[in-house]
Amino acid sequence: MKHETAVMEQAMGLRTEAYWMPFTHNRYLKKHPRSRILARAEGAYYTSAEGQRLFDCVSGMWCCPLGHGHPKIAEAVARQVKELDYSPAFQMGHPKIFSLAERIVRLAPAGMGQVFFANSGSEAVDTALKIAVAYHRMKGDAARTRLIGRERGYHGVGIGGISVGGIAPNRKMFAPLLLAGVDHLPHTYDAAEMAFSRGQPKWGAHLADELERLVALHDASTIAAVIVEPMQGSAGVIVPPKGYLERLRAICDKHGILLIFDEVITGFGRLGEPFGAQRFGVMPDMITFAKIVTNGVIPMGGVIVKPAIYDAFMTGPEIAVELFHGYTYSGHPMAAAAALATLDAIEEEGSFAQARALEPVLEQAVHSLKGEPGVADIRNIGLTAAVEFEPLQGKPGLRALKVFERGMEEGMLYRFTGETIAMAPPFISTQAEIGRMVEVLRGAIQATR
Ligand code: PXG
Repeated sequence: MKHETAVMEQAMGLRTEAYWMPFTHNRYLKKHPRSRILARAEGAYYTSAEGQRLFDCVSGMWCCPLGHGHPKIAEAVARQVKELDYSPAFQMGHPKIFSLAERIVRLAPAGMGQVFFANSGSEAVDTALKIAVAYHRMKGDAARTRLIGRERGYHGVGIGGISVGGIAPNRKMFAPLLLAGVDHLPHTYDAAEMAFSRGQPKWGAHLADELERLVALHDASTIAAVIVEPMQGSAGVIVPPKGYLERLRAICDKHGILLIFDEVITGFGRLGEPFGAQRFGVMPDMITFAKIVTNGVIPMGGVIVKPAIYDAFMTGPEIAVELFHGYTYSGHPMAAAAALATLDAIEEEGSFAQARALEPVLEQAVHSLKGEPGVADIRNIGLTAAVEFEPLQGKPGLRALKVFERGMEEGMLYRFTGETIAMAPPFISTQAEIGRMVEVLRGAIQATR
């Protein structure tokens, strides 16, 4: 038995050899399990296998903002498993998925028409890219195949998603698999111009004009779609500069290019509005979503499209399948039940208003960390924030890991990646919990050198 697995087996009686953990330093975690095996969750708190209580600073992985063990969602799921546990997704339907699509369209910015369901953000993104290319073909524009993503963008881990994505480690290992005919806009982050901005930075709208350069390079007639996260979550809460998304929209319109907002993180309230599209007042042609739609309880993702996109496929003989795409679990009844209960709860509890009310509380608190040792930047928008550190000399990534571990000892479950600590607390958090989340972070930063 390897040393690292032996440590965890002794500490918690868990055999760890067989589980290959995703996006995880497997050897380190299995050697240093600390509080990283979670046993229970309730409301805004996890409890680890050793009994440590942890405030859920990132709402699971950005997906559980209504809190864990939500009675309404739990009941809906329990009822559904007895009523209709599975229903074939192709050439069949069930009532809840039709109602859910209606509900989602109603929440979406005016002008959206249909929803195509998948089971994750990655599937949602690959679905949207396929729809974009197929849409142009249906319109007789088969040369429009090129896709444009953005540096530092995260669009999941499907082949399409990593191709338009812009995070190097997610791409370099798989380079031969990346789609041809993909280009990237520059990311919008510039520390010199925008460090410690609150909300949207003032500088950077002009970076959208880079799209004009790509159009000049490839010609508009070859470009199908541009995909961006309205707010880049995984890259560490990179907030769009004022005017940037508006300009992207205008350039896409000018050249007949579809604009896709990947709202897997920003969808269903993280920015205090149903979607980032409403928060920023910019209307895309498609919106991808996942995560919060079921409060993280059952996997679900999807793509919301404008009616013009749907209509473009509704041609040909009526008995013919219009789009050769879908998953065994598209529109799964369990996910539909969880999603309907989540949307009910969002309405009844005023979740978007909760997020809006907490935004200034989080902003105030987190920006008070300016000046703490090694803090290079602080960013925030909606109910989300990130603190970026200067790397410890010669040890990239170690500072955020240490801060994360220290936070755990003090009862906080932050998210760490690279040199950043991210926070996206539950909408049900109290002001005191937000304050404590940031004060514990301060202590952890001060203790880490
Ligand atoms: N698009 C965006 C914008 C995302 O943030 C995905 C697609 C992929 O979703 P799935 O469901 O396939 O994982 C995501 C996922 C983090 C973190 O803390 C972010 C995500 C997932 C896990 C962790 O940065 N985003």
